[in-house]
Amino acid sequence: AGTAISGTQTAIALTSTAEFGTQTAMAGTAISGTQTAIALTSTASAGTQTAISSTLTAGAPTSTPTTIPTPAGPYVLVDVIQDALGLNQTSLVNVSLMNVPPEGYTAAEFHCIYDPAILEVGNIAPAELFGSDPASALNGPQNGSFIFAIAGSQGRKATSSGTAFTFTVRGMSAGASNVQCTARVSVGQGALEAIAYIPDSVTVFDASASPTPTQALPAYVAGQVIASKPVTIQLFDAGNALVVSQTANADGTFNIPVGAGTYTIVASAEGFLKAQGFVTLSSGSTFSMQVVNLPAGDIDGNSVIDQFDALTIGMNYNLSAPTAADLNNDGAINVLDLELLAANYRMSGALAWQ
Ligand SMILES: [Ca+2]
Ligand SMILES: [Ca+2]
Repeated sequence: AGTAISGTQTAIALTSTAEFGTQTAMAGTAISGTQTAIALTSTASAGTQTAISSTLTAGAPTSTPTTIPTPAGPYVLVDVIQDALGLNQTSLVNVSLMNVPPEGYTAAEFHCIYDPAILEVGNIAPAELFGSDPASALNGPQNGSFIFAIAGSQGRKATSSGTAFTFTVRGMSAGASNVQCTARVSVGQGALEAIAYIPDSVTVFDASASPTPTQALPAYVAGQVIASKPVTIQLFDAGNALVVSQTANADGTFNIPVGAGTYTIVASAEGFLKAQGFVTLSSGSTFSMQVVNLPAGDIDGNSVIDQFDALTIGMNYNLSAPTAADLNNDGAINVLDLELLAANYRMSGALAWQ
C-alpha cells in the first residue's frame, strides 16, 4: 500500500507470499513534498509473519511515528481491558513487557501519555513481572502524562513476557484518547535502552446524550395535577422501568414528550397521596389526562392519611421542617396543615387517574 496526498511522490509495494496462508502487512505513507515510500515484505512457508514498514517524509510537514504491528524484539504493550467507557466508568490497563530476552531486565522506566480531557488515570501499581516486592517510583500523573519506574529488589529480574504494572482510566468526557506507554529498560549495566511500543486507545461515550435520535419522541402526554406542593410526573414502561420523570409547572400543568407506547403514569407531591393511571400514546399525538387534585395529608408517604401523619404535625408544630408536613406550603407547620389533612382523613392508596 502506498498513499500519496500531494506533491511528487512514489509509492512502491512488493509482496511475495508462500503456500500456507501467511499474511503480509506493509504500509508507506507520504504526506506532502517530494517523497518516496517503499515497503517490502517476504513471507516464509510455515505460517510465520513479517511486517515491515518504512515511512519517508520530505519537506516541512512531518509524519507521525509508525508503530510496527508486532515487533520482533522487545516491546511495551498497553492493553486497556474495556476500550469503550461510559462517563465515570473505569477500566483496568495492563502495561506489559513482551519478548523479554532470557538474560532479563533489572529495571524499566515507562512514560505513559493520554488525553487528560477524556481520561483520568489512577491506581498505578506494580504487577508481578519484576518479582515480588519490587521498588517503584511514580512521577505524576499530571497534564496527561506520568512516569513509572520499577526495579526488581534483591537481585530479582523480569525474565519473561508479562505485566509490569497496571493502572486505571476513568471516562471524564466523551471522546477518544490514545493510551501510550514508551519504555526504556536496563540490564543492570548502568545504561537504558529504548524499546518498541504498541499503544491502545479508549473511546468514552456519554450515554445520557441523545441515546436515540429525537425522532424517538413523537408523542406527548399532557394534563394538570393540583397540589400546594411541586408535582412530579413519572412514566413507567410495561416492565415498570422509569422512562421519564419531570416536574410539572408551578400551576401543575405538564406536557411531556415520550415515545409512543403504553405507560403507567404517576403524579406525586411531598405529603400528598399519589394519582396513578395508564396511558397509551400513539405517534405524533397528544394524550390529555384528566385534571386531578392530589389529597393532602400523607406526610410519612405510606399511602394512608391517618393519625401518624397528624403526629408529625404535632411534633414539629410551628417549625418549617420537615417540609412534607407543611401541606399548604406556607413555611409553617400548624393547624392549617392539620385542617388539610383532616379533610382527607382515612383516605388511602393512589387516586385512579384517567
Ligand atoms: Ca401516612
Ligand atoms: Ca403550613
